Amino acid sequence: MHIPPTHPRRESLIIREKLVEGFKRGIVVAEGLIAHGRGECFDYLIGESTQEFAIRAIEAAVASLLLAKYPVISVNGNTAALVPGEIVELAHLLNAKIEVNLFYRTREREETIANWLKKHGATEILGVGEDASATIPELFSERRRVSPRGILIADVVMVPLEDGDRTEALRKMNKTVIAIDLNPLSRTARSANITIVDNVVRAIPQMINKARELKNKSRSELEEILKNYDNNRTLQEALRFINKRLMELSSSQITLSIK
Ligand code: PTJ
Repeated sequence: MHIPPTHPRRESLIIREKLVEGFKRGIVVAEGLIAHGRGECFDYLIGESTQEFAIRAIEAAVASLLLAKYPVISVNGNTAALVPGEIVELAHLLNAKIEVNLFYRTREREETIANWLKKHGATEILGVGEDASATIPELFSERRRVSPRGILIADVVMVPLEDGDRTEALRKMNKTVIAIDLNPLSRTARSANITIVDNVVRAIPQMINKARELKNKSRSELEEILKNYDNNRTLQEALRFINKRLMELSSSQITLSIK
């Protein structure tokens, strides 16, 4: 679909088109389109830009991934459709593995997503077919199946756009979990160690920039960043930001002047 450069909602429409294209390619599930709608609503509330609370979480997330012995980026359908090249670039910078992990898992989708990521420069994708032979305990969704070379042995796992249960299960396995979720009230957001309340399409490119910047820092400097980070504060600030923004909007001129 052609989206005019002057369209006031151009960015948002481009993201939708990427998801619809991903849906047609078999990367995104129909439920993923619904999940995106929920995300869009929260994106509206945070002003469709990366806020201070997300910038601090991005810094902590990158520090944690750089300090990790075995970092893994878990990829689902929506993430693969929206930021495939960026995920590959970030994984490369962080020396992290990429693992496909799907809620609505089929062999065909696993392979379609892996091939899509390879088309965008990935050399190795874990979690496809027999490689997903290990199991996360206490998890009953298809997400429980993981790679013994990836999520099973990872110390830090990043889960962009996730559904709640797995974050809790990974935490119980003593892993550090980094979530990217526009909804600061979701179970994932509230159970992760570090929650980036931002859109993946903005958060991942910012993580790439941050990784380039922090790559040359010493371990003790990275540890200092983590020591000063408080995820509860991040989530409180996200909610306060939304609250303040709505209070300001609700006491200002809200109608558009049409000439
Ligand atoms: O590809 P699969 O089979 O693994 O399925 C993926 C979906 C997304 C369908 C599955 O994980 C799911 O049902 O997720 P939920 O429970 O709907 O949660 C998705 C969360 O991501 C919600 O809290 C949304 O607000 C949030 N979200 C949606 N779009 C974005 C987002 N967060 C960041 N960036 C987005 N673009």
